[in-house]
Amino acid sequence: MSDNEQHTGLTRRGLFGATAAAGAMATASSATWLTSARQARAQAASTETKPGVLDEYYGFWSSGQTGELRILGFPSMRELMRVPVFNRCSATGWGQTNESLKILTEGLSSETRGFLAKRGLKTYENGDLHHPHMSFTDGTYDGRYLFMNDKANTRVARVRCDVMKPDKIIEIPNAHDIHGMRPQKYPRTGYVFANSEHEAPLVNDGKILDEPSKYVNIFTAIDGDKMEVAWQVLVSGNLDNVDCDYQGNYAFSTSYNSEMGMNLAEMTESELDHVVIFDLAEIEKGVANGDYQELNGVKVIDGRKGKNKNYTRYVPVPNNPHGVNAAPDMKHIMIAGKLSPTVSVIDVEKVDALFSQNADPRSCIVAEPELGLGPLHTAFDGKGNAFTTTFLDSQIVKWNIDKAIRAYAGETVDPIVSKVDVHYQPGHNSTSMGETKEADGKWLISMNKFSKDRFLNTGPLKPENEQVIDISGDEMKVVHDGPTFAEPHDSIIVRADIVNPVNVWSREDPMWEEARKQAAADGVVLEDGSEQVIRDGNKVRVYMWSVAPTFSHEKFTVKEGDEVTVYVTNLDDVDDVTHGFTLSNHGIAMEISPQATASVTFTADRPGVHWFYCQWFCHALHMEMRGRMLVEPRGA
Ligand code: K7E
Ligand code: CUA
Ligand code: CA
Repeated sequence: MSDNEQHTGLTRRGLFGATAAAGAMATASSATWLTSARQARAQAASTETKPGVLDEYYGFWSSGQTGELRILGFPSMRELMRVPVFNRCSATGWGQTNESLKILTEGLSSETRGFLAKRGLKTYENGDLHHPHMSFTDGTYDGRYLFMNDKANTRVARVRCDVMKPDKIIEIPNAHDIHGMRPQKYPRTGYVFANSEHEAPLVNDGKILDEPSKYVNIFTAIDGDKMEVAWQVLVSGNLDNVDCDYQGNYAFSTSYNSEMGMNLAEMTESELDHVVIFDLAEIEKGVANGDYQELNGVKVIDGRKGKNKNYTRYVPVPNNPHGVNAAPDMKHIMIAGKLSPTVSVIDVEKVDALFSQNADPRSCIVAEPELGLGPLHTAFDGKGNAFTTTFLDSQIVKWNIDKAIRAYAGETVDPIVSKVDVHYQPGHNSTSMGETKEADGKWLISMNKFSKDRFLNTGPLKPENEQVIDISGDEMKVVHDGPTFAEPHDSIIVRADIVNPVNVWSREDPMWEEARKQAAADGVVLEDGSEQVIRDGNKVRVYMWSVAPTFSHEKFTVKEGDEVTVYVTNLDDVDDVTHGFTLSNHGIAMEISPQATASVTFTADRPGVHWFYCQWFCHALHMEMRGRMLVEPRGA
């Protein structure tokens, strides 16, 4: 630790010539050396992380239309891993292995499965992953799971933080195109809230088509432990982003299309749209009392306007609002105005009266500072300040929450602390631990949609640009520029001690439960080094193991037309010795990490000799880690 700190401190001195820091270090006694080094680091606030030094934070990044989750080291911004979730991955076989297909298909409706089957698919092969968020316990991250939405195909996925692989992916019935998604913060997750963004008939079977007045939108609460829909609420208007309070009472969703328009002109017609506030206890009561209709196996409550129910309240806010962010003060919810230069601040303590006394919905708004053009998302430092991205101004605006409240109450005080230019057009921003009650006020990342002239030209398709900003002082300092591929909408920055992945799979893992069952039925034990080929009619099951640098089978023989399943169990139990199985000219490749089992099923319809090889570099003799599949021609 001290070594790292010293290195970092010295580098900083060298790089920035920070004389104050250098002076402090030169005069420091050995007892205060560490503290001084830390201060020097804070003052200079570089993201540079020396070779071999671990980052202080994990960054969990969305990837938009790429459909994967990315893991970064933060603040170095080193990309550590890509975790395929909604996408098909060439390297790991996600979307092709039986284990991943089980996860990708079991949460789809039978209607969707049938639709995909007609296209020769078992599951969707794309996704649009916007919002990765970690499970909470008591208002802060608990390191159990990451949840994320798929706007493209109306799904929500859960990734296990112990192995960093998805274990559940569910399609949300009755909804269309899940956008905003957040886990419940208190007492724990609990619910995962998911917003349906696009309007459609509630029963979307083609009987209602171009009749927008009959379209609806739907809010979903998922049980994050079971990954099943708990209940849904019909709403007026559409739903964009969502967040919830730190008390476990309410969820808040923005609606930019309160007009229920079908085109841009209609969607931007009103000066005011709204935030829908969901009263969780009232909704649970309504469900318990049977005040719902059941649709596709889900209990759907009617929370639309004018129903005289206590499930929802609609708070008018300007104008096509977008981001919803709960402050770590556990009291305020920020609603970014997008077309309005304002952020509307809701005081959660004033929300009760909306429900219990039918108070004027706007009475829960305690500030509405004007920040700049195109406010989209807000992050926090845990010291009473908020940081809002302004898309059109290309800035991050730092503002003081308390001053904004006082200004709204009539005091002459400017809530804006400072602004910094970013390059260009920021969407989300995130701060270190900023969406938890443990926000630490050190770093902010601005996720910019355009990079324009910041990097070497890559042709008409340009990267996005992410910038790391030191927020420890009043003035924000941009300290890092980094290009990135489509499209990290959102990210979370999580203290490294919270996340504790394993190095080697447990052989008891449920991931290959099906493989284990099949092996047992075939009288094979996956991990005892069996090398069996079981024929069962025209189905052939090849049980194989791998130990660097060999597969148990140097060859196996099948007949043309056989349905072949290859199971590979990686018996290596050393950190980082992952093997692969690529079957050439069959479009097949999968990853098998230490102590894992993976399997793939295909039809052997190419007579001849086909090599399989390990595609994950594992040993000096990795190239030699290969074997043959011999396919006898039909009738031979
Ligand atoms: Cu603003 Cu999908 Cu979170 Cu993108 S959303 S920016
Ligand atoms: Cu095993 Cu490369
Ligand atoms: Ca609107």
